[in-house]
Amino acid sequence: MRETALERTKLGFLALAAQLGCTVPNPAYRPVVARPDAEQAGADTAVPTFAPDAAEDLAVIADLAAPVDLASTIAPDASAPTGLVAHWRLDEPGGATVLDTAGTNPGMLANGAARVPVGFPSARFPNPGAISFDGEDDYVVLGIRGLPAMQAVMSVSAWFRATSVTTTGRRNLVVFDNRGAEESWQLGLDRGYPAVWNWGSAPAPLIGASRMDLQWHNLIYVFDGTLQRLYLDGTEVARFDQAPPSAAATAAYLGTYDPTGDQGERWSGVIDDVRVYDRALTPDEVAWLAAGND
Ligand SMILES: [Ca+2]
Ligand SMILES: [Ca+2]
Repeated sequence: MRETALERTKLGFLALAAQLGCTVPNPAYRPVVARPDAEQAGADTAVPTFAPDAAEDLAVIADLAAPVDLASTIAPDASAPTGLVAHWRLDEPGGATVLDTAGTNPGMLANGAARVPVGFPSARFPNPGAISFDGEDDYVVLGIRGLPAMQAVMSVSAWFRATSVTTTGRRNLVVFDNRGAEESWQLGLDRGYPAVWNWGSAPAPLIGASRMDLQWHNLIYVFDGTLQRLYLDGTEVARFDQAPPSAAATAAYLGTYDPTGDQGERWSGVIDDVRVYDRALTPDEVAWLAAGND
């Protein structure tokens, strides 16, 4: 009965308000916002009560669109492999010398090997440079003091981008050479496939199954004393269960195995961030380096 009386009072109040020309808000009304048909229906049903929330949403979207500094999201040197004995970052702004920031083996640009002002793009560290090779006669000669012998336990990492990939012949990225002993350790492309080979070895003892494209990639060679392994972009693509040659390097190069006589096997493209370790990197360390860490 109380409800009926209340309803009567309410209806009477509404009728009076209508006679007086008043607009009475319905306390049960909850505007449905952001409905396209509400906007078409009329301004009074399209009250933009959602505006403050929308502004916050836009701010969040703007944050997501901002550049992400990957380096700051990773603990510095969280898993940096030990045993680095040479590191040619190839970042110098000019001059013919390339520095070894880990050891004592600077190198020298030759025959027009040229600096490019940007290194491999997935680096999670400042990487302002790399070296471009013309595929004709360009090379870099590296110091060899303290480098591991070819048969020693070691790991070698290099980043590269080819400007052309041939289906014949070989292209040298990183080479340890001993001409007197007629021995070599050579990392590069064999008929377009990532590979490691030695003086006179055919076929290459380590060779991947897929031809390379013209993008940036990372190759890491690991010899643990028993197995030789080759990793492409952090994934093992070849292994060989025999030891490499036993000679020590009497020369080391980027882009060639013989500055005087190997035209046709010069690197054509860009090389960056070459590292030598005097120990066998673990698969986790390989993946860490291939992810662009320093
Ligand atoms: Ca670099
Ligand atoms: Ca040249």
